[in-house]
Amino acid sequence: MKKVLVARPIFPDVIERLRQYFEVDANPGAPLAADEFARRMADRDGALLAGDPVTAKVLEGAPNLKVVSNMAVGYNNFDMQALNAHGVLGTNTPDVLNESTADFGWALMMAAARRIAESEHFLRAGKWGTWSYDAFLGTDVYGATLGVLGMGRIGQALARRARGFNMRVIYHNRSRVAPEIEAELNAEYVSKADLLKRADHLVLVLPYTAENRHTIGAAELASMQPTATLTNIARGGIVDDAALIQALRNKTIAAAGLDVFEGEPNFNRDFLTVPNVVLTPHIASATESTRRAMANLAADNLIAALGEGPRAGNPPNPINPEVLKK
Ligand code: 8YV
Repeated sequence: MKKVLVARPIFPDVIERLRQYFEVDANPGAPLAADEFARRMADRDGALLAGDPVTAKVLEGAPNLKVVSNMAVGYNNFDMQALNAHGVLGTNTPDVLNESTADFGWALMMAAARRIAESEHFLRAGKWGTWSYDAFLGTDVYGATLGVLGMGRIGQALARRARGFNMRVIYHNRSRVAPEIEAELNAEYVSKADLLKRADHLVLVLPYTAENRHTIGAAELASMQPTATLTNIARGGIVDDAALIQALRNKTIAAAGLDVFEGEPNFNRDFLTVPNVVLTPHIASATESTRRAMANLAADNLIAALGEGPRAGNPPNPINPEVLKK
């Protein structure tokens, strides 16, 4: 039997599915520290992970490894160059999380714009004395301009929601999306500079790469409207968190909604003293049915890539399919 590591606790029935095909080492607890992870990968043929860093060092120490299956759509935890060099396949879990993640992005944007978390904290703290015409004034979402940075599948799902809110949709992306998609979404392609300037509500949904680290920093925040909100459901590190904290304190922008942080779960603690930001612990895809779908898809990828199951040799979501041909 081939050997696999399941690096994070996942649904027990999905682990049982894997046990039908493999000898499984399932980590039931906290994320494995880098050394422990490398040690437990050493004799494995495959692994199911969720964001665990797969580095050149890990790959060098795991000569039998054929596949690393990420239970996530984003795979910035994979060193793709090293994966290719070692002929190891990477897989991810796209599509099944689009709608749940877009729902959550929408909720964060709404919460930031309408100051829901901030006003709830006020109520819980027993500070609600009287009605006041100017208490917790926010920014309208209905009829406003939605700015989407990264018009992939989740960005498109967000843009579809904007129709019900009678919003103008502008976007920026590495490349323009197909004209029929632009037409369907009624979305206008603009430069990044125009996106920042014109968006009432800017949502980040782009994949994290070395090139876009801190692509939203002090200068970008300064170019936004003082009434604007920023929502990040993409990856920590795309935003310069220290610069954002400054911008929120100075009211350079009105508010932010953040599900992801640079260095998470060890995020910049200064956020805790900033009232106009809604903070959530990387849960945009966290619904029962979506997380189940992601876990099962990650298992499908692992099973197929290791030559088992109904799709043996043909995993549904290869990131670097070139290695399959070798
Ligand atoms: C994952 C995510 O839950 O899919 C992604 O890229 O950010 C989340 O849905 C998280 O990355 C853990 O793997």
